[in-house]
Amino acid sequence: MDVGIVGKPNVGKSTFFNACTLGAAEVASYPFTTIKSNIGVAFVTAPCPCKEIDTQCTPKNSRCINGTRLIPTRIIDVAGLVPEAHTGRGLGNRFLDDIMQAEVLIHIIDASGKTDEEGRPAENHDPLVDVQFLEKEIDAWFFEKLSDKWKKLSRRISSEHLDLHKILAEKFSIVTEEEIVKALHTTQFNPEKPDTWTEEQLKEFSTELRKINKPIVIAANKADVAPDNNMESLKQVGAVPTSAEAELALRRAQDHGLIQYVPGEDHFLIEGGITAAQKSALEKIQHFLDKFKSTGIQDCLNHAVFDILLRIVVYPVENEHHYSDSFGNVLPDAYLMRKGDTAHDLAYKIHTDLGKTFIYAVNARKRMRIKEDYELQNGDIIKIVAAAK
Ligand SMILES: Nc1nc2c(ncn2[C@@H]2O[C@H](COP(=O)(O)OP(=O)(O)OP(=O)(O)O)[C@@H](O)[C@H]2O)c(=O)[nH]1
Ligand SMILES: [Mg+2]
Repeated sequence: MDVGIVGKPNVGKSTFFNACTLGAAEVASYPFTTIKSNIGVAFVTAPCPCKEIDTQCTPKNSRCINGTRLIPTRIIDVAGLVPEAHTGRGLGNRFLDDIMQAEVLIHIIDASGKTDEEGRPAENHDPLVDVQFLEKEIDAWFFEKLSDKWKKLSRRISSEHLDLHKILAEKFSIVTEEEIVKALHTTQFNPEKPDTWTEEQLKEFSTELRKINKPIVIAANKADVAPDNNMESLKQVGAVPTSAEAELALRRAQDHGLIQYVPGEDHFLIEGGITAAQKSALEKIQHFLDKFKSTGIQDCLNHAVFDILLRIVVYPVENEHHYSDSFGNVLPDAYLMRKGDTAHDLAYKIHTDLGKTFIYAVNARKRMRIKEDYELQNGDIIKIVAAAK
């Protein structure tokens, strides 16, 4: 599962990406610093069961800081998109292709209003304009992909009575049949006679498909220097206030042993040994945290993965009494599963063989046997029992 970071140039995408990954994507104040997309590992956070069951965990596929489990997810930093990118403007289509592998997009907006629609220095630019431009751009790109050879294809579907969702999913590999069925359901266009759809209807259909296939979370970035009225209007469209720069500073300070900080929290502990300049910078950040309750970066990631993509966290174990694997690691793994997934799905996710030889599972917290169709709940600790091979 990938999270794509998108937006016009100079809004703070690489800063956001670096803050999440502590990676080395370049950061600079001129457009197109990033000329190829960067892929890194970011973390979503959830309360680790180690606190509740009062044990010391030894994570393997994830991390735990003071009872907060950090679960890895892939994140892509994409170069800035400018209006008309779908026609090849700016760095163009290549980047639209790049973000297509993402399951959810975080659209970074410069809430300060100090960059124009192409990322150049400006005054009082309305950030709401940027919200719309990106959606339009991706919608146009979807429309282009769909409308390519549409006439011939739609005639064939109508005359040969073919399944529109099957044919379209084959043609447009990033969308699934299920997503197409959903978009057909919302638009109520006749799937048997697509050759009768007007261009407007095809546009409406591709927009609907985009919303399902590429949901967007909006980050009102540079909240630390943004005027209140911009923040207000962005909040109205559901944006999460963020300061990527503050998060990056905190992660770096943490990396250098200057502070103790758990991503997503509204405070940090100074470990000592800091200079007067560092102290003053940290004070400014604390002031921001007091006002906004967090830097917003973790909220964005968690919102995208848990609320939009409907993922849950499940902890598979081999020993349900010690919550451990066979080597004694306690709560070693945290898996992101889909809401609605079953115990059997978890077995398959751990290993295909485990899925095939599945007999039953155990809800380790309740010490209860569960069947293959048991629907996993967020935070479950599960042991899979399989037939010996
Ligand atoms: N005040 C403030 N400045 C920020 C914040 N995030 C990023 N910046 C600054 O904005 C400028 C652009 O940041 P980048 O992360 O390089 O932006 P980008 O969107 O990746 O830019 P391109 O790669 O050119 O598209 C840099 O000077 C950052 O320091 C923030 O939260 N607050
Ligand atoms: Mg960049």
